[in-house]
Amino acid sequence: MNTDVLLETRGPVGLVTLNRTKALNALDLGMIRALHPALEAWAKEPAVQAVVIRGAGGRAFCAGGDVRAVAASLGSSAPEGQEPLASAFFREEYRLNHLIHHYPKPYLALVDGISMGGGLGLSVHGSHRVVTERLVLAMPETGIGLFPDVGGGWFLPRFPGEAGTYLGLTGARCTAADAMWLGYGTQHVPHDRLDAVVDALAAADWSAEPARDVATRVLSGFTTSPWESPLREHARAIDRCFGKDRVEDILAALEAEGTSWAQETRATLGRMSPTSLKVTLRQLRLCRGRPYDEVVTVEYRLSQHVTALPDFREGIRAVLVDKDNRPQWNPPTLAEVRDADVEACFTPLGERDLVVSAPR
Ligand code: QUE
Repeated sequence: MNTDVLLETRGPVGLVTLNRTKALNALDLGMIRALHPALEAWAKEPAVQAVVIRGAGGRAFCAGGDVRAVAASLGSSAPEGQEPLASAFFREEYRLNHLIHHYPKPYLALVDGISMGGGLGLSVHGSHRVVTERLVLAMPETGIGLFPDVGGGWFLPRFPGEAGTYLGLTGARCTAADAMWLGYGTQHVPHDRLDAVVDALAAADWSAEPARDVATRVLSGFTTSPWESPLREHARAIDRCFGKDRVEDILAALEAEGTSWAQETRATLGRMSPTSLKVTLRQLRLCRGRPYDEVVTVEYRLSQHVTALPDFREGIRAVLVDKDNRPQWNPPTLAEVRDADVEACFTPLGERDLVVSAPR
C-alpha cells in the first residue's frame, strides 16, 4: 500500500490526501500509480458524487513532480525489461492530468500552501480550485531547465492577456488574490475552514441538483474576498512586454519600460535556462488556442527531448540537489541557443508519442 497518497470515502465524497510531506507532497510515480486507478474507480462508482484532493502537512498542496528522481535516473540505463523513468513518469503524470481534465464528476482541489508545477496538474484541470490565503502558486520549470508542462501550454495562454507568458517564463510566485484574478482559483476560502468544507460536502444532499451545482453551492457558504492582486497591477506592463514572439524582444521591451519591476523581471529571466525560455515561448505560442488533448502530445514530446538536454540535470543539481542556486546553463546565453535546437524539441516520437482522446 502506498501511504504517500491516502484514499478514503466520506459518504458521497472520494477524498484524496497527498501525504508525502517530507517532499512537500511532490508527486512521484508511485503516487501517480495509486491515484489514477482510484480516480477511475470513483468516476464509475454511483455512490461517489465528487472527489476532493488536498495536501497533508500544512505547508504544501503539491510542490511539483518528482523531477529529482527523473534526473537521477538519466545517468544509468533502466533495469532489464523496464521502461526508463523519464518516459514512464511524464506519460503517466500527463495521463493522470488528462483524466482529471475530463473527469465526469466534480473534482475539488483544496489548494492550501505551495502549488507548483505538477501541483497545478493535479488542480487546474479540476472543476473547482479552492485557494486559501496561504497559496503560493508558480510554474517555475524554466529555472530547472524544463518547461511549464502538466498542461501549461493549455492553461497559461488562457490566463488574462499575457499573464501566462509572464508566469511560464519567469516562474513568478502568485498569491491567492493573483490566482483568483488569473482564474486558477474558482473559490477563495480561509485555510482554517477547509476541514469544514470537506464535512459540508460529505453532509450535502446530492440528489436534487446536478453534482457540479451542489459543489458550487456548498463552497459558496465558505467563500471570502481576497486582497487586491499584486500581479494585476502589472497587467498592462506584462501585456506590453510579454506579447512578443521572441525572448530577446521581451527583454528589450522590459528594458524600455524603465521601471524597477521591469528591471527585476529582466534579472529573473537572466537566471533562467536560455534554452528553456526559448522552448517555453515556442510552446506557449504553438499551443495557444489548441485543445488540451493536442497539447498533451506536444508536451510529452517536449518532456522527452528537454530532459535529455544538459540544462535539466544541471537545473536539478543547482536547485534541488546541491541547492547552490547557481546553474551553469549550456548554452549560457540566448544568442547561443540555435533555433534548430529549439525546433528539435518538438519532433514527434513516432511509436512513443503520447496520443490521448476525451473519454466518450
Ligand atoms: C521547479 C520545479 C520544481 C521545483 C523547483 C523548481 C518541481 C519540484 C520541486 C520540489 C520541491 C520540493 C521538494 C521536492 C520537489 O521543486 O517540479 O521533492 O521537496 O517537484 O524551481 O519544476
